Amino acid sequence: MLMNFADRELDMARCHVMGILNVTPDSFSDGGRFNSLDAALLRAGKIVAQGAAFIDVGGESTRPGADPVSVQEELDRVCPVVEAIARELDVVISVDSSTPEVFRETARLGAGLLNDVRALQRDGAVAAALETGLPVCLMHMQGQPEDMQVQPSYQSVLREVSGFLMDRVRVAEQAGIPSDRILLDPGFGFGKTLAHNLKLLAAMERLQVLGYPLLVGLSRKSMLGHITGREVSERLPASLAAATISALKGASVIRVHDVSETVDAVKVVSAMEEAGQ
Ligand code: PT1
Repeated sequence: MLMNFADRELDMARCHVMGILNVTPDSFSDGGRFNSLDAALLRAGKIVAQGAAFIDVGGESTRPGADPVSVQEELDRVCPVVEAIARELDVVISVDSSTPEVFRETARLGAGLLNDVRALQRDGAVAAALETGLPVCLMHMQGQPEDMQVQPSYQSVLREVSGFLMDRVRVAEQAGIPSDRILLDPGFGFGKTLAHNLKLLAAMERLQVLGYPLLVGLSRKSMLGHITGREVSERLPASLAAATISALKGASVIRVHDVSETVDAVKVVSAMEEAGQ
């Protein structure tokens, strides 16, 4: 179950932590403090020191209600940070983008994973991803970030999410992206009510059976606010519970803001699983 991320091999049978590095002016939980290159690198260094295997660099906010950003703006935000991290740190650089030009340029600069919340649906995205030779994470979203939380609706959220993901896998594989370069993500909070998110969380092992490693992001999301009544800054305990559940249900990558705390939680699950084998 080894996967190759730009010459770094990771065992996807294990659970890894991905630290979030937003390089947007409106980042939802770091107040957009990390926009200069030095500040971003400092934060990246902490993420790595705290035990993250991946850093997810994102120049476009995709949280509910966010506006799209131009290709040039996205390139200008993301590329210098990817280049600096590749030069300075030992970590897999994930690029949170749906933009073919960003795939090409960041792959050249040392990125190791294309994390596409639009599952390669933008024009030219499949071809660009194929060209890079990098693994891709295909995520489910209903609607677009601008309107996805207006009125999410499903007959069966599990069937529709897994059906969509398998359609996107088919498109990717038909274009020539090999199956050992694909991860899947149910897209918690992307066009889903609390009930939809909870169904997906409860049924995560049924996405596992599709045969591709799972990446999940629940950190500080509003579903945890709805459950606990807590503001975004007070959602660490709920985020750790969500990460622990995900690790127990077999997720390979957990995308989080709070790296050191999540690494500890995942270590407990891994230690238990190794003892029980
Ligand atoms: C995710 C994810 C992501 N989430 C992947 N990439 C975000 N692969 C960005 C809320 O409800 O889950 N998987 N990239 C952030 N998106 C959101 C969505 C942030 C919803 C907050 C919410 O609060």
